[in-house]
Formats: sequence, structure tokens, C-alpha cells
Amino acid sequence: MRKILTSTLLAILALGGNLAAQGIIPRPLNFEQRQGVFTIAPTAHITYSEGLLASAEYLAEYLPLHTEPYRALREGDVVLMLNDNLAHEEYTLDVSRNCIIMQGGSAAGVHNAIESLLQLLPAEVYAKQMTLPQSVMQLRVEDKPHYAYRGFMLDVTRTWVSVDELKHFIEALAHHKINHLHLHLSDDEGWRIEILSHPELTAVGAYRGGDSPVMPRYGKWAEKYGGYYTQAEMRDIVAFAAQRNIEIIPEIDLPGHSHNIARVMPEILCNYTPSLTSSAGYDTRGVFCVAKEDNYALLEDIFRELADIFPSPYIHIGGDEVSTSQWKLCPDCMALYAEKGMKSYSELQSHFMMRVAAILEGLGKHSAVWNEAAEDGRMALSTRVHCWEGMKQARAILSKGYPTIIEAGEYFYFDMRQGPREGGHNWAGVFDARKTYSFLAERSRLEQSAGRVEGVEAAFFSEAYLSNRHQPYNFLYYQTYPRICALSEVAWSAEGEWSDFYARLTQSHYQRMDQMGISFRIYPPKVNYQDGQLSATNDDSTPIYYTTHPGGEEHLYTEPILTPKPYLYAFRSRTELGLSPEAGVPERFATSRPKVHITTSLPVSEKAPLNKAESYTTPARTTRAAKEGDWVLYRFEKPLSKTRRMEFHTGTPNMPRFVFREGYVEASHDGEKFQRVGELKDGGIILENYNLPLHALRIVCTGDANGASYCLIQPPMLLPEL
Ligand code: TNX
Repeated sequence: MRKILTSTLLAILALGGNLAAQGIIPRPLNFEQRQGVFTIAPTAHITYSEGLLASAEYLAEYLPLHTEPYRALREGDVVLMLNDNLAHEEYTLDVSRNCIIMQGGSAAGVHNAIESLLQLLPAEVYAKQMTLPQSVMQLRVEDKPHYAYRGFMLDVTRTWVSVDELKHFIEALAHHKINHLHLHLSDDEGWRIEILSHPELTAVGAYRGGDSPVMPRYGKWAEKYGGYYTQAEMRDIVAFAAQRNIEIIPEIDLPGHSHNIARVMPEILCNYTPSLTSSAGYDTRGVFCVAKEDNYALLEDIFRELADIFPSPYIHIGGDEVSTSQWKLCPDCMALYAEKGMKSYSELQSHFMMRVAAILEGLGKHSAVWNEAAEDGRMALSTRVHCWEGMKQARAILSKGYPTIIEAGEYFYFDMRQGPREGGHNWAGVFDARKTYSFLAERSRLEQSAGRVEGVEAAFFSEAYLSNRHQPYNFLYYQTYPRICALSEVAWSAEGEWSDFYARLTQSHYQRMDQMGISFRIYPPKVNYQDGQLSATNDDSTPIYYTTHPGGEEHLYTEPILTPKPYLYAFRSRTELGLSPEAGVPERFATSRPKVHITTSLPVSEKAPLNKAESYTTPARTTRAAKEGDWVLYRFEKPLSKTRRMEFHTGTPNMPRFVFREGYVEASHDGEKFQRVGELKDGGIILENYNLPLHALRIVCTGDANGASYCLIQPPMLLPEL
């Protein structure tokens, strides 16, 4: 008995000793805790060896100490040093009785040491509110990254992200040892970087909607919307990121995703006059003409300026989702096609991408592309390929010998929603941090085959961000954390287990994220209803709150609730900024599917007909955008009696895309007469606690042009009265 007790005690002690190591994200390679603590006194100095002034100043932002060049080891100091025996990003962190010494193979390694040290301090350090003296346990960390490239891609075009917001986002990335930020600076919806030789690119192209020639999108219709970084601002951001060991890679997405520049400079387009009927009068073409020489001269002007602003050896030139349909209609592209003896239209894309890559080489830069651009293997092997579509595509690219960044949507697209009723896209799945973490298994499989995986990158495309800007939390952070924590670990750590990661995340890192200003997503509590008792539990010790009606007051949940109506209760876990999605009993979310007949004034695609929406499976797709006066009519076979909630939407779920841009909604309670019941918001309407018998509902469009050439008609979503 005694023996068992002692071994249990030893195990507990060992666990306690490891807890600190467990607290660090990403998990370090080697961590050895020692007896005792070191106390950082307010009179201590940060001393630094040559070349590390910027690192010292960075640390001093968090640890309020004076900095000075290193002369000799002095008791009480926090020392930053270079060590030739360590690799570029490798570091050691020694906390002894007398001092703290951080050594790195370069300033990058020292940065990594600093980030680990910050995680050993109370979480308040991230709010830059550290008070001294402060004790740190004595320990030694020896650590280095698994991948040299640990990236994040941010789309600042669909939703504009200001300089201050971007800097805050960069700070948080740095705390997770992410070392590349890929900035998606141009797309159909905006041009976000000033180009001095072509000022109209931002003067006009940084804005859409309103009186801009650029079509409105994503809910900004009548209002002109946008923003851009001046070159001076961008140079400042680049320096700010560099001080945090983050290299910024700019992307200009070519030759597709170019609707924006095409509206500013229509001369980049192919040589034919488009039909404007399907798009409420807008020219929706958005692909560079391959045959126009002037296009390459324009791109050289643009890239010459970018090459000067961004020190990165790479510039990303896009290459994703290019439709070849415009080239087929262009006599000039077709003449080029014939002249070069091309056999497939995708060769036109390769031709374009290779010419742009040659421009970059002339400017001393390599190109980075999305996987489609390298699929035929024509681009030079110096091209870095970002594989976004999936692991199959990634394997194909790896087998061709390209330096590869794994960015597979199914693990790394953080614009995907994290649960069935949360915001975001779902084309690559609905997944949370655990799925991202499971990339570790994929990583070991990849390593058994040949190929040059440089690293991993996660992405946030911001179509859904704009319409979520009004949320009481920051949607960008909700979507990306803790998935970025998982990303950091699969990119950095030698190995890992979800349960161990989850323990560090919930026990240490939640507090840090609160202090970093991150409105992270918490896993929803589990709700159980039995014998008239409703209970909620979670496994991360965050407080749980509940409400009994939408928008109602929140109460702290402390004990099971006795109620015959469990479906009235919605539960959420919260920290200061962290937030879980709503949880409840299954009936709360159950939908009904009464027989409905849908008709519309719009022509509908044969591939996505109305009967799919009628059977509540997939949305119907029209073959043109809605114009003023267009309508959709939902007629129910049996009138709906009382409903708790009804939703009728045009467009993509959770985001105003392919919608009726404006409109009103009428209901019929006798099957004949209609009366107005509300306005469309983001393409849809939500009606709660509807008590009149609903025979039919009609959506009527009042605003032309939705920034696309078609609309979607969603199946109704109906929650019955309980
Ligand atoms: C695909 S990722 C795109 C983007 C979208 C994204 C949404 C890529 C190279 N192209 O244009 O924003 O999906 O998840």
C-alpha cells in the first residue's frame, strides 16, 4: 500500500514538474525544470550582444527593464546572445539562480527564446502590464522548429484590415512562433497596396460599391467600402513584423481574381465585348488577357515597386481558380494558342504565369503560386507552391519536386466554420482545432515519401468577416484561435498528443489569449436532460452561462436546472474574451421539412434546380443576378401553424454572396393576399415566434447587382414550436 502511495505521489510530482513545459505552446523539444526560482528585479537589465538591439527592445515592451549592450555576465540580468553552434531558428533558454540567458543561432532563434520566456511569466505580460519583481522557475529549454516555414495567409481584400488591426494580428502570430505572413493584397473585391506608378489602382480600386466602378460585394452595396496601405505604412508593417521574426510575402492574385484591376484598367481584359445581361449591366470579366504585351509591362511596374517594399525573396502571384472561358472567346489569345501549338487552354495560364515569373526573376525574386499554377509542371523548380486544394494535390506537387507549403483546406482553412451553426464557409469541411492538430499524423505519412515540404500555412479568406464585423467578439480571432495554436504546434513541435496539447491550451493558454486580446473559440459545453433536470458540463473549467430567451440576460450556471422546457435554455462557456458556440438539447435545433413548392421569376440552372431546394437538400442556382422586381415564392402544401423560427435565405449561408442584394418579404395567411412582413437582411429574413398560419412567403428584389452573375435560393429553415 505504502509503495503504491509513494509511486502515485512521485507520478503526481513528476506531472507537476512537467506542467510548465506543458504550458508552452508550441511544445518545446526539450524542457528540464530545476529546483528553485530566479527573481527578475525591477533594477535588472536586458543585456544583448551585437545585432540583438531590436530583440532586446521587443522584450522590453513586455518586461519593463532597461536595455544595454552586453559586456559581462552580471547577476540578475536577462541576457540575449547569439551562438554559432545553434541553427538559425534554434535557441536555448536558461533560467538559473543568478540570471536568465537566451541564446539563438540568429536573431530569429533569440526571438523564439523570448516567446518561450514570455509564456513562463504570468499571462498579464501579454497585456504589457507586467509588474516587477517577478519569479520564474529555474529551467533549461533546448528547442528548434520542425518546419522552417510556419505561415499564415490573411485576406485583406474581401474585408479591409486596418494597419493597427494588422499589427495586433501580427503580434499574436509572433507569440505562436509563426514566421511568415502571406498577405492577400489583391482580389476581385479590392486592391490594397499603393502603387506609385499607377495610383488609380488604389485611388479607384481600393473601394467597391457606392460610386466606384468596382461592383459591390458582401453586403456593402450602396455604401462605398474599402481601404489600402500606403507604401510608407506597408514598410512600417514589414519592419514591425520583422522585429517579431515574421517575413511578409505579398500576393497579387493573377491572372484570375482580377475583377478589381479590370474595372480600374479595362484594357487588361480580353479583346471582345461581353454580354452584360446576366449581371445587371456589369462586366463580370476578371481575367488578364494572356496575349496583351502591355499587361506584362504593367505587371513589371507593379512588381518592381513590391520588390522594393518587401524584403522577402518571394512574391506570390496567385494562379488559383482561373477560368479559361474568356481566353477562348478572345481572338488574340486564340492566335497565341495556335502560334505556340498549345494543346490545352491551361497552357495559356502556364504561359502567363511563366512570363510573370520571369519578370520576378529579373527583379531578384522567386515566385510563389497556388497549386493549380504548377500542376502541369512547367514552372521552374524554384517556384514555391502553396497547396490549398487538398492533400491529393499536395502529393502531386511534391512528386514534381517543387518546394511545397501544405495549406490543405481540410486542415488549414480557418475561414471554414467550426461547428454546424457557426459562421464561415464549409467547402473544405466543418472542423475545429482538433482536426488541425490531427495534421501531425498526415505529417508523418508525408515524411515517409520523397518531396520538399518547406512547411505549413493556414489561411483566413475574409468573405464572411465583413458581415460579422458587428459581432460582440472579433470574428477573425474567433475563426483563427485556437486553430492557430494547433497550427503552431504541428508546424513547430517534434511530436504531440491532442490531450496533452488540450491540457496546455485550456489550463495555461486560454489565460494568455485573454490577455493578448484574442476572442478565441471555446469548445461548447455538453448539455444533458434527464428526469426533468437540465445540466451542462465542460472539460476546460471555464464558466458556463445560460439564457432562457434570445437576447435575454445571461446567468452563471452553477447547478442543474429543474425544468419541463429544456429547449428554452441556451448555454455558452466564456472567459474574458473567449466564447463557445451556443449549446442546448437536440430539440432546440431540430428542423422540420414540410412540403413546399418554390417558384421564381429568375431562370434557374439545370444543374441546380428548384426541386433540390424543395427537398431541403441543396440550394437552387439561377443563371443571372436578380434585378428589381424579381421574386421567389415559397408555397407550403399545408399552411405552417405556429413556428418558433423560420429562415428564408438567398445566397450562401452566413455571408451575403449570390444574394438578392436588397428586397422585402411578404407573407400570405390565406394563400391569396400578401402582406409585407419585413426587409431582407444579408439576402435573407428570420421570423421568430410566428403565430399566423403561413400559406406562402414571397421575397421581392429591389436592388440590382449583387457582385456576381447568379443567385442562390436556399431551402427554408424551419424550427417548429416546441
Ligand atoms: C478559395 S484559396 C479561394 C479563395 C476563396 C476561398 C474561400 C484560393 C487560392 N482561392 O478565393 O476566398 O476559397 O475559402
